[in-house]
Amino acid sequence: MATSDLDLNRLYDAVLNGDLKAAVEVTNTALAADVDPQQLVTDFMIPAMDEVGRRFETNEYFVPELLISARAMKGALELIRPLLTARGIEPVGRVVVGTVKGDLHDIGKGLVAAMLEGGGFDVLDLGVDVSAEKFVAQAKERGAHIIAVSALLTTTMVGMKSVVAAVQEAGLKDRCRVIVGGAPVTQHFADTIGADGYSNSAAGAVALARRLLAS
Ligand code: B1M
Repeated sequence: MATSDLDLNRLYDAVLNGDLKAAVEVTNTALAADVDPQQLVTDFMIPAMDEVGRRFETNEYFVPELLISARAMKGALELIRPLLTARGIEPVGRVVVGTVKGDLHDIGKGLVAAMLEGGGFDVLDLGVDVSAEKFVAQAKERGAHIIAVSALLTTTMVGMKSVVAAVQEAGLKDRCRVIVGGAPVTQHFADTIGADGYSNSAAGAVALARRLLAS
């Protein structure tokens, strides 16, 4: 099928409507037609999740709709993730990544992990609801250069400060940098809690991690 015959808006609709089967089907067809996997994520899947969030705010969607949309997005991402990670070249550093304590959102964090892997980093994904102590213990054990923390809730992003403090207390400050991101996080917030860097996107997190390693 020619790329022009593909209606990629079906991917947007599939994520928005929580249609896992359609999301997987359109993604498979698009990848077979050599559509850039990054484009599928940035131009169709993330905007669909943004619309899901908007509908949730206006009480058109409730938690079950959020869950089935997230399931559709994750189903499509499972196909895309290996392609993002396969882009890597030389391992450039070790990163421990996770979603902050109390927070169960893992889609953005998963994208950050995949992009870092694709950017040549050795990545340990600790999952969601990760305590400051766990971030530090795993970073120590792994000899990580970077701890990457994601948060999606204004109520949980404050926990990022505990990660920065735990790194300092463990005496790792010189060897291990803390970077933060996620929808509610800003550069100002990152500066306030003493994080070493902030990015608003998964691709930006890779550039940031590279800059920090070079400095
Ligand atoms: Co939740 N949720 N949710 N949710 N959810 C939001 C975040 C919300 C904004 C929706 C809304 O009201 N509009 C709102 C937060 C409001 C606030 O804090 N101000 C919200 C809420 C309220 C909640 C609950 C409290 C709902 C409830 O139970 N009443 C609850 C909390 C549970 C918990 O965590 N303890 C909850 C639950 C859930 C689900 C479990 C149902 C589901 C998550 C499923 C999953 O992840 N497996 C869910 C979803 C899907 C969303 C929305 C709709 C989509 C999130 C998402 O995956 N976006 C979300 C609304 C929204 O964000 N538009 C919402 C796509 C993803 C690719 O983007 O994660 O932002 P994002 O990641 C981006 C960047 O932020 C960046 O890179 C990514 C790609 O570019 N990035 C980093 C992320 N981490 C980074 C780290 C970095 C650098 C960049 O460096 C380390």
